[in-house]
Amino acid sequence: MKHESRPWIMPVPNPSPDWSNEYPIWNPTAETLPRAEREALQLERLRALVGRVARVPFYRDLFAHREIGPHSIRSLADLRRLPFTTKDDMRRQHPLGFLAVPRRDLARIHGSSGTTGKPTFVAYTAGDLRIWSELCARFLVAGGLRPEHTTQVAFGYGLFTGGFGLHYGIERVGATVIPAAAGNTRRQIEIMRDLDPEVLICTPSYALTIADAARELGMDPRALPIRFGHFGGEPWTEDMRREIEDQLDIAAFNNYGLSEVIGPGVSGECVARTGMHLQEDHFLVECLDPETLEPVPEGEPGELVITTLTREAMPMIRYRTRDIARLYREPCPCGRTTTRMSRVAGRTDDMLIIRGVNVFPSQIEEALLRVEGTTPHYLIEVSRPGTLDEVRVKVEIHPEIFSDRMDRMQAVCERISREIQTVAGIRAHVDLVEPRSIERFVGKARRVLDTRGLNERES
Ligand code: DLL
Repeated sequence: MKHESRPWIMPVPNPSPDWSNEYPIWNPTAETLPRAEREALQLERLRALVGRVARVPFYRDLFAHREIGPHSIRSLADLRRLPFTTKDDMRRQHPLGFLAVPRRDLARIHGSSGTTGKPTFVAYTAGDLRIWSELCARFLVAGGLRPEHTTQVAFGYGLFTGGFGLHYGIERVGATVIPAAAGNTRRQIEIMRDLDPEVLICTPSYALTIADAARELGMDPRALPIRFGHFGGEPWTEDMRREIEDQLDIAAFNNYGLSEVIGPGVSGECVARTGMHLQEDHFLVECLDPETLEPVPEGEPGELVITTLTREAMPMIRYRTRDIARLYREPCPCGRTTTRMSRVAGRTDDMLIIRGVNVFPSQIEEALLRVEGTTPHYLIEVSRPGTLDEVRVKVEIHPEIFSDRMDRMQAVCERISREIQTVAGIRAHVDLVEPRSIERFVGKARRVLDTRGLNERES
């Protein structure tokens, strides 16, 4: 049997959710496993993983140096003997240095944006893709998806993991997918009116854009056929959930994931909405103080650090997500026994998520410094005046460029906007400002003014 040589791949059992039950569980065996049994499974998979990643030069070297091997893992506590992996480590191994399988075994490659403007690639074997759809199926069903539903996916289909990840999860459940993809909002509404989907899948901010567009078309967004939605890919708040639910008259569920680990499917809310259930048979999740790298007490905020237990193509050991959240282990009324995570309350790095695109301030700096006459004194203002993020970059320019000639100034602005679009993949409004008009700092400069208020509240 093909999988015998790959003991970390437990065949995904045929799901037997009881659809007559009001709150079915997609994979009851995995999702309601008693904690001790789950930990035994995690330990077995962790040991296999440590053996497996020896095929990745990055881990092989680190392990050799620290004399680590499968024998070093006697209990789950031994996870702490393993090294961390960061996004920078991935960049240094660009494009596919983290592969743990031969290239011919890959079935798909996705990517996420990064500081250099180059995506970080993430690769999947056919086995990884099977597990990925299983994990998406789990949170979709936990948040109400049934085989008889029609689902409109308004995520980008492409290198971004949102579109394809959710698409195959929905198919796995046996529901109908409309791969509408992101953008062309009026068309989204026409599709809804023609095809009556009950479910919407996109970023939370795009859900509000759809509501706006419906109003612009003279329609009441509450009259759209959507009954509930699964939203993720960017930070949002409880206030925003209320807005989405009121404006569209739907129930809104949160789901979380990141490409380096798999994409969507790391965790998602059930109907009890007491946090997002982590898929712990596939991910070992730690919550650490980002300074000391020691575990924080349960329920306290910390950085999520994730080890992928079953990924074949690109396994990650203790990947530092930079996302700050809290973990809760007390039982959930839904019957699942998994640990839950809170909303993401912020990030430990300066990464901004603008309309779902990951952007680092350093990318904006790189872009504007490509244009002659600019200085490294700038301020990035991020706001959300309506439902979509807007970016305004104020840049000081050299006195000789700062002229009264509007056409010349306009040309510089346009050049900078184009560079920002090329390097960071976002549209920004550029204001040229007088020399020495931007505040100077002693110590760390504050270059970002984010008034979206996304990190101030938690569920
Ligand atoms: O955004 C994967 C995804 C797609 C998740 C669709 C859910 C739905 P990346 O582009 O690599 O992958 O971005 C990952 O986005 O580290 C978080 O900072 C942020 N993020 C993702 N989901 C949430 C969420 C996808 N529900 C980064 N709440 C992560 C807050 C989120 N932040």
